[in-house]
Amino acid sequence: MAKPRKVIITSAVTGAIHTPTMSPHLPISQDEIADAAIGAAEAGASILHLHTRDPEDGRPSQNPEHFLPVLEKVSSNTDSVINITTGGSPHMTVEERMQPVSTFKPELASLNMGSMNFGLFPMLEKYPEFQNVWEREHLANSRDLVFKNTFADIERILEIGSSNGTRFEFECYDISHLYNLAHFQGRGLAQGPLFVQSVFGLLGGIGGHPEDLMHMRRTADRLLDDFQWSILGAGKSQQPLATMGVTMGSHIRVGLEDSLWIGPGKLAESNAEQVMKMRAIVEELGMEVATPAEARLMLDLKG
Ligand code: KMH
Ligand code: ZN
Repeated sequence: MAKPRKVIITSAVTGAIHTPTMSPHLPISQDEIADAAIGAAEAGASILHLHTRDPEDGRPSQNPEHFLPVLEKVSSNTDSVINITTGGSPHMTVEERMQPVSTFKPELASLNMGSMNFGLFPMLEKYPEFQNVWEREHLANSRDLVFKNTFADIERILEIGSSNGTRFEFECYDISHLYNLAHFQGRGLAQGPLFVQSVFGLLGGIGGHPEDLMHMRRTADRLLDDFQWSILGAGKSQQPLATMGVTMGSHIRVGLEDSLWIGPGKLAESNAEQVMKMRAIVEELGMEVATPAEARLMLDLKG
């Protein structure tokens, strides 16, 4: 009998896009972020995509001192793959964004495959008041925000990875990002198995329509060699696109970084809740969630 296919679930537990006013369930302090990650791991996430925040006001932070307690607590309570962001917040410099990966040399890190507009300002309409001034500025200033990921930036982060044994979650927000990744694979700077995270539904990137997903998939198949494909749908596209993706052979990413919701108009109360919902769908479809050991094998991680 054929063995069930294994699906890697990544949980992205807090990110740098959503702000404290948007959900009381968004993890902010180091303990909250670590506990949320541990809960997601217990629910079936084998990869934990981590950002941190300044516990004073919930502002995104790439300060290694804010990462350290999170990493210590998560790694002593789970055997999950730790994936540290190099995206940080689109408001930060690339220098600032790279600090934690240079310091902690994780087995996996995100790598954003092109520069783009990052339009957060439509969210302003939903929130008449904010707990902190920075939250309004973070959204409003995105009208004039470029998330900078030049070829030189990408090359530098690839070099840091290759000197530390860190492999990458290649975040591709548009078709051109797949071409950029193919360029680096062609030059031998990005090596298989590539972990391709296709990102849908952010203003500035490709949309969240099923046709967008089909086009990403066809383009990735045409351009890339030796890759594992994963789907990240932002906001309301999270669960529908993840479900569509798994039926087409993808892995999936969920988490409050990407969507605050568990259903229409209903806030997710935890990262674990989103993992459990997607895990149930995966299992109903006759597949199994990958363990951390299986994810390491599929992605050729150093462990
Ligand atoms: N917030 C996600 C859409 C990163 O951390 O490198 C993109 C992200 C970027 O995860
Ligand atoms: Zn992230």
